[in-house]
Amino acid sequence: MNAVQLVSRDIAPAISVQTKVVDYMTDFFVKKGFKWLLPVMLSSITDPLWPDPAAAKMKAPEIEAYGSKLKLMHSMILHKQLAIAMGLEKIFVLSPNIRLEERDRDDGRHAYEFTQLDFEIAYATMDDVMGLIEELIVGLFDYARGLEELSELGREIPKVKAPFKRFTLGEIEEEFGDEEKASKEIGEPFWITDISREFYDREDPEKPGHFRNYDLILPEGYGEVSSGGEREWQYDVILRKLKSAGLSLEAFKPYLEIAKAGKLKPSAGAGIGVERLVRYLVGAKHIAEVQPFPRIPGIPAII
Ligand code: ASN
Repeated sequence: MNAVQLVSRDIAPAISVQTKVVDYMTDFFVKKGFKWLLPVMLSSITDPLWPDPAAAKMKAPEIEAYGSKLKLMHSMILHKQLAIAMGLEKIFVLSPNIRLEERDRDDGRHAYEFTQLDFEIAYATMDDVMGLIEELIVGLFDYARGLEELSELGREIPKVKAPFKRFTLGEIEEEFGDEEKASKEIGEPFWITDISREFYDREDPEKPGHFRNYDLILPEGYGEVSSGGEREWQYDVILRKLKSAGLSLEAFKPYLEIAKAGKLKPSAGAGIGVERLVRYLVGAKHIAEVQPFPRIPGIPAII
C-alpha cells in the first residue's frame, strides 16, 4: 500500500464507532468518580513488559532531553501506582503506548503504537475490577447494538451477561490448548486469571506461585482486550521480583525510592485496548483497518 492508497481507505465507520466507544467509556469512568489524568509519553521509568510469556523481550526507545534519558512509554502502569501514591484514589487515562515488537507478532491484533484506557483504584481487589469491567462491557455492548454504523456494516454484537466465565491460565491450556483456541471456541467474553508475568502483578500471598491478575478475552478469535491485576506495593517483594526477573534496578530508580519510603499503596486496575475493542465491534479482520495510520509490527509505517 502507498500513501495515496492509505488515505483512500474508508476509515469513517471505524472512527465513528471509536468516537462513540471512547465517549461511552470516559463518561462511564467520570460518572463513577474517577479522576482523568493526561497521558505521560516520556519517562525515566516504564513498564518492562517482562517477564511476560506473551511478550517478546523488547527495549523501550529512548531519547535524551536536558541531560536525562527518557523512554517512550510501554504502558503507564508504574505511573498509575505513583498517582495512587499521590492520594488520587481512582484514576484513568487514555494512554498512548509504543511497543516495538517483532514481525511475528503481527496476528491482526498487535500494533506497535496504540492507546489503552488504563485505570487504577486504591485498595481495590481483583473482584472489584473484574466486576467494573463487566459492567462496562455489558453496557457498551448493549449500546453498540443500537449503533447504525454497525447495522450498516452488518455486524451483530451479542448480548452478554455478567458475571463472565473465569478460567485460570492452567485450565485454558488444559481444556483448549491456548488462549487463541479458547477465544474461537467460547462464544462470549471470558476471563483468564492467574498468569505468571510482570513483577507488578500481585502474587497471591496465600498461594505462592499463583497470581491475582486477569485478562478479558473477546470471542471469535479476537482475543485479549483488557489486562490487569492487583499490584505489589511492598518494597521487599518488588525488589525480590525485579531481581528474579533479571531486571536492572537502576531502570526503576525513582519508583524503588518511593516504594522503599513506604509510599506505594495496594491497588488494582487494568487497561482496555481501544483499537482492539473497536476492531471487535466493527468486525475488522486486522487492527490496521481501524488505525488511520497503521502501526504493524515489522512493517515500515507509510506515514
Ligand atoms: N495496563 C496494564 C495493567 O493495568 C499493564 C500493561 O499494559 N502492560 O495491568
